Formats: sequence, structure tokens, C-alpha cells
Amino acid sequence: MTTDHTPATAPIMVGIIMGSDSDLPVMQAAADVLDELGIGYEMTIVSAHRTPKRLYDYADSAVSRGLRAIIAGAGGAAHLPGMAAAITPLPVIGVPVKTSSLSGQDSLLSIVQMPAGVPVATVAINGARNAGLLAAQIIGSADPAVLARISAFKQALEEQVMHKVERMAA
Ligand code: RP5
Repeated sequence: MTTDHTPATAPIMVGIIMGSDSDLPVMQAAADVLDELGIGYEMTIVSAHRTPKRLYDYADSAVSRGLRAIIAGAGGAAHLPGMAAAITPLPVIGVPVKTSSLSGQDSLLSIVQMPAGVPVATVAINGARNAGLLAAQIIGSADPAVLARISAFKQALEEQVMHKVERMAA
């Protein structure tokens, strides 16, 4: 599974990788929010354990291929985000995928507990939507057009809540 999403004016800036196609139902949320914000991304399977050479090549070539951030999701012994962060100088956002045996606590602890010098920005268990937003904000910090779309997104969030406040008070 490899998916490229390049809206006419949006170069691919975010790489979304996951350890298995079984992670896709969770990781799709990162892609969805990048679509909403008009940010180009690619999405594919890269397994730290089953395809280690592919992981090295993917992370090692990420900068030269124009990526600005990597979102990596994995479950269980979730070494994909940390290993990607060890290889690339780009920011890596880790998504702990919920597991059936330990409810994703295993994934979370595998991803979040990185050694000093090799950070992974870890979101909540199954928090792929926030991972997509964080990648957009990283890109937006150097791209005023993207930043404006994120501001509009946050404004819409506030309006949704205020609408509920007004309905509850009525
Ligand atoms: C991890 O093992 C994957 O990220 C996935 O969450 C988990 C199970 O993979 P499958 O056995 O479903 O392929 O590497």
C-alpha cells in the first residue's frame, strides 16, 4: 500500500508511515486532516522489524524527497517512530496504535520513552488526527498560508463549542 496525495498546488511534505496495514484504520485520520488543510502527503507501510532496510532507506531519503515531517504509527513493540527519528533530522510524530492485548499501553511506552537527543513527538493512543494537525503546524510555522488555514480550523473548533454553549443555555 502506497498512496500519494498531491493536490494541484500542494507538494508532498508529510510522510505517513505505519508498521502494518492493520494500522491503517487508525492512521487514516492523519491523512484526513492533512486533506482538510490542503497539505500534500504520502502514506505507506514501513515495518521496523519486518522491513528494516526499507525503514532505513525511507527515513534516510526523506529530506532529499522534500518531506518536512514524518508521522509514524505502530502498535505493540512500536519501534518504527523511534528508529525513523534516529535516522532522519526531520521531526517525527509518533502515533501509538491501540493493541488487543495491552490496549496500546505497550505502544505508548515503546514510543514515548525515547533517550535524550532523539525526540519523538508522541500523541495519544490512536491520536492520529492530532498527529496530522501537529505536522500541519510544523509546516505552518514557516508557511503563512498553511498557518492561516490552521487558524481558521481553530476558529471553527471554537465556534462549534460556542454553538453548543448557546444551545444548552436556550
Ligand atoms: C506492528 O505490529 C504494527 O504497527 C501493528 O500495529 C502490529 C501488528 O501488526 P500485524 O500483525 O497486524 O501486521 O508492527
